[in-house]
Amino acid sequence: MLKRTNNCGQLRSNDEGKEVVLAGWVQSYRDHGGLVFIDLRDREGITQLVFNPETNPEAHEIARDIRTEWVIAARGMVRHRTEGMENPKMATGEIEINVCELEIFNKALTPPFEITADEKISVNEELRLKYRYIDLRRPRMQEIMRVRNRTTSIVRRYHQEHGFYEIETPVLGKSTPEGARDFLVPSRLSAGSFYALPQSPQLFKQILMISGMDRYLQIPKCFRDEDARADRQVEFTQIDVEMSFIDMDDIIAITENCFAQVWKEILDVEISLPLPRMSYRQAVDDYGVDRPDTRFEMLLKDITDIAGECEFKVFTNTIKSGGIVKGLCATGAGSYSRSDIEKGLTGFVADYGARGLAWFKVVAGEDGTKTELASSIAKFFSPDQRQEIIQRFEAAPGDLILLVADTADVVNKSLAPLRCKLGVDLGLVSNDQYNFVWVTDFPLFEFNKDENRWDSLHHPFTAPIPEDLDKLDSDPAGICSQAYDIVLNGNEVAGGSIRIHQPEVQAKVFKLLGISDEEAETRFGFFLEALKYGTPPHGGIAWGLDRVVMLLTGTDNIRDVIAFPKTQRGQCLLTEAPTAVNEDQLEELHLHIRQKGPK
Ligand code: AMO
Repeated sequence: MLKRTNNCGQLRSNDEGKEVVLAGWVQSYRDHGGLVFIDLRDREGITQLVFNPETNPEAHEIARDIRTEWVIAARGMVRHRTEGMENPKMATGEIEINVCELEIFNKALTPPFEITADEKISVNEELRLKYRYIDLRRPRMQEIMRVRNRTTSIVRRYHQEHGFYEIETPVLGKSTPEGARDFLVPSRLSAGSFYALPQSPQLFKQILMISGMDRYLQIPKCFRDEDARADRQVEFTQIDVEMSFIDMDDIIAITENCFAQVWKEILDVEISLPLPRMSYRQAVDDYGVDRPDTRFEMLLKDITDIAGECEFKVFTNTIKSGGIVKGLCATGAGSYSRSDIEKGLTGFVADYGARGLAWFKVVAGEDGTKTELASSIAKFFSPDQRQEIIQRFEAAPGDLILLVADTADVVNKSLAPLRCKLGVDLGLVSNDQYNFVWVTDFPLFEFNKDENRWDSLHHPFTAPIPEDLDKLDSDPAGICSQAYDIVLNGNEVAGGSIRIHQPEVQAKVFKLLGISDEEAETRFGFFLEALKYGTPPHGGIAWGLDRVVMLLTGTDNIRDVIAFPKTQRGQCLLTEAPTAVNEDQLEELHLHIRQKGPK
């Protein structure tokens, strides 16, 4: 067997005269009657092979039959291409290999789609996922896997240098409360009992702190049975970190330095540290969401005070029933047509629950000096009110003010994506800009009206700030947590918190979450007990590795950064998992299927 000496992306003109063996897949072939040219591809690039019937008739004869994606090796001499035949677009474009020996390792069926160097591929994604091994041969996918590998190796090295131990935690475990549905695995040996796949290693990493491991790192798989989205998979990977005897600033420092190192080494982008911080309140007020895209301004403004005094019933009625009126000023969007606004934008916010989108165009006043608001609802506002609105939004002629009146929740949930959409549509965001921000000072709880109880904003092990400990009894809504999320260009890329390390505080929090003593004992008894055996103050964070790689490689599809991802319906199109299993297996697992099909 010909033994490879070099890869297909490596050779340059100063290698001229070297004898090499390259191995890989046939990207393309051209038979010019006389010479045969083959572009050979491996993970590192493409090199042109030349077969000459005069000098090497045997290799030339075999080469004539070769087709795309066959796997071959070729021995030959590196030589400079004939003048004028160089290809400046290829890294190896100055040279070619004059082949004297050829070995075919394997033929290949005609691939279901072409493997091109293009970043975008027009092939439908289902076909790509079914033939993932072909898809992964594309240079773009190989580049993404390279970035993913570099990211994990930088992160591992960094944490090793900072005294972290890499420790694995079980995959077959007990349900952990990260808020999603669990994937369950039936036990053969304990009839009727189930393991849960970890939604994250949260409790184990805390127990490792109780065990005195001091600093923990793991790059674990996490499983959450929730609807997949563009940035969400049912099975995804975290970079999971926990530390003892630290406070929030220590974790923030360790994390942001690591992010900066990844960005420097992979993108050669200098991230200026320390990263800015923003309170949860400010994020929601100004951006409508706790993961603000700070690459552009266009901040949301609340005009409930002005709207409450106007004659526009939609606004006044909403405010009377406890709602708010908030909006944004889209700079330069005054040229949008009525249909752009009423179909395009109103339709867009409707998907987020907004029942309408009121708008004003900002125009120069009739006397040419005073700025005015123009729209069918302008008449419901007094001239003073209109000026106040202009001032609040710092609006100028040519702008478009867009307003939503509803409950605070609907207003923020619809304006936040509208702001991001306009940021893209108006060309305000650049993909080469990396705006990191820490969001801090989250409330510990939010009230769940449907269930009439408090829910954790992060998870139940998040500590309140020490000053707010007394509020556990008196004012749960007013408690500020020691949680922090790191947000990049509007994406939550990591989140964590300082943990509760006192058993009595943990018990109180469970109570507020509506978890009875009995339930706490069944679900987390082992953990509550562990807390009582000498728990250090500790805290940690988990990065969403897949999201980080998405941002590093500029893709908006999480499936692009996972070698073997699942579809929206949680299926692996390559292996066709999940599949039915036979009766014997079910029997062994003490299971009986009552009905088929999704619930
Ligand atoms: P959290 O649930 O915020 O925290 O997860 C941490 C990070 O993981 C990413 N992430 C996801 N990525 C892809 N698909 C998903 N379904 C998905 N869900 C979350 C996000 C998120 O910021 N145990 C805590 C961490 C801690 O407190 O230390 C936890 O899991 O980028």
